[in-house]
Amino acid sequence: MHYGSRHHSATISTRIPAHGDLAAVDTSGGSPPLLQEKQQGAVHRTRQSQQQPSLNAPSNKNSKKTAIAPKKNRKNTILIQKPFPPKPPVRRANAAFVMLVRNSDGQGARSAVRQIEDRFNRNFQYPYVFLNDAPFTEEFKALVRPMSKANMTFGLVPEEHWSYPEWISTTKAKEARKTMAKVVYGWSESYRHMCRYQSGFFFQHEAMLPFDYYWRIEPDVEYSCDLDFDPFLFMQDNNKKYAFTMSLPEYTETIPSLWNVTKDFMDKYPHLLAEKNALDFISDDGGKTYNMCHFWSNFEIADARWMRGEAYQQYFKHLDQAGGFFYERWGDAPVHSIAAALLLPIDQIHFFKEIGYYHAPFYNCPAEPEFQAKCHCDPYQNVNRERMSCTIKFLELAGEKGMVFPEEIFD
Ligand SMILES: Nc1nc2c(ncn2[C@@H]2O[C@H](COP(=O)(O)OP(=O)(O)OP(=O)(O)O)[C@@H](O)[C@H]2O)c(=O)[nH]1
Ligand SMILES: [Mg+2]
Repeated sequence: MHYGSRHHSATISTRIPAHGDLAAVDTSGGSPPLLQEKQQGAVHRTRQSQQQPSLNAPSNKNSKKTAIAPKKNRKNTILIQKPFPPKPPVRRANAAFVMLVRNSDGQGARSAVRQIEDRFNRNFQYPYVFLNDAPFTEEFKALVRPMSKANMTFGLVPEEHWSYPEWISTTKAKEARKTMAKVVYGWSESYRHMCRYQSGFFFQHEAMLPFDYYWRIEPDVEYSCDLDFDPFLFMQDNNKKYAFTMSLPEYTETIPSLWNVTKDFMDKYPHLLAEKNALDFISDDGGKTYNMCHFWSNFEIADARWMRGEAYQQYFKHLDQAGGFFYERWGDAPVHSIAAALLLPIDQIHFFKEIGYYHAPFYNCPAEPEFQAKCHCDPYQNVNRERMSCTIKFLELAGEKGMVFPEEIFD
């Protein structure tokens, strides 16, 4: 399901250009700018690259004039040289994008990467790690590689991270899939391996080990706001360990025993719980029951060192032993969220309201005019402002400024 319009020519003319990019402004009422850029770009790119003064060359008045002066072409279209792109940032975090993906999702993967590049990463060049339980095909790699100049690694998930642990009864697991046939993905064996992998292993993959922070992306997601800051550095500089863009309630049928198993963990390992944690985000009765609130983990920026650390690892092992990844259908979203809420102080969890994001069927879309100016999403369709979302509750508990509603600005 998709609500908003995908067509937004404004992005084309306002984006920061790649080196030597041209913007075409149509004065003849002819074809739209994008088309002109396509039709005429090749010719003018060549001409421009011949005339463009070198960044190192001594500047004089004339050469400057040549670089910015509008040029007329034969079709009466004025071509304007856009300013040079910003210099690569001086500081970067030790971080990577990560996408778990099947070979059959190459088109969705390239679309997500293209948007990450357009909105953020072309100015930063953070690397990508693609992970798959089957070897990546050359076709998949050929689809995503051209989307970014950043380094890309294509990793194979080790079998021991995508199979049944010895203490799990495969017969009981099969039975569970049958009885849960009507629950979302309740019938699926691979979905369960995926959720367990995303809960406990992807950040331990050898391709991920060099990195401190990761930003999870999925095929077919959309990014609708230009980001002129570095969210990884934001995490690092503000000592944040887990960040989200949407929060929602989980389907109760998928996690009947998750909270009881979590309570066992809390009794057994009280020293691993954080002071000033976010228990009240996930429980409305002081921990007796789980209120199903979770961060939607298809978007995540997090500190992988926290997840590799003792507290998170102990929690994951405790859950894994209980078998709910296979006997029920525990998702990585409630697992990550409960872990973050209990094992981190609430001030290490962050809501990135300015990251416009879409994963079917929900959006995050900021209403603040300063953010909207960089977005093409509809702030009325921001799921975080809906009653079912838990984000307003999170902001209240975290003592952060409330969300701006579009009615306050546009109505
Ligand atoms: N390699 C591989 N990746 C998978 C598999 N199943 C899911 N994934 C990936 O795991 C992530 C989550 O899977 P999704 O199917 O999107 O799960 P979801 O977001 O809960 O469900 P949707 O609403 O259908 O998107 C995505 O990045 C998928 O590409 C699988 O069997 N193999
Ligand atoms: Mg998904």
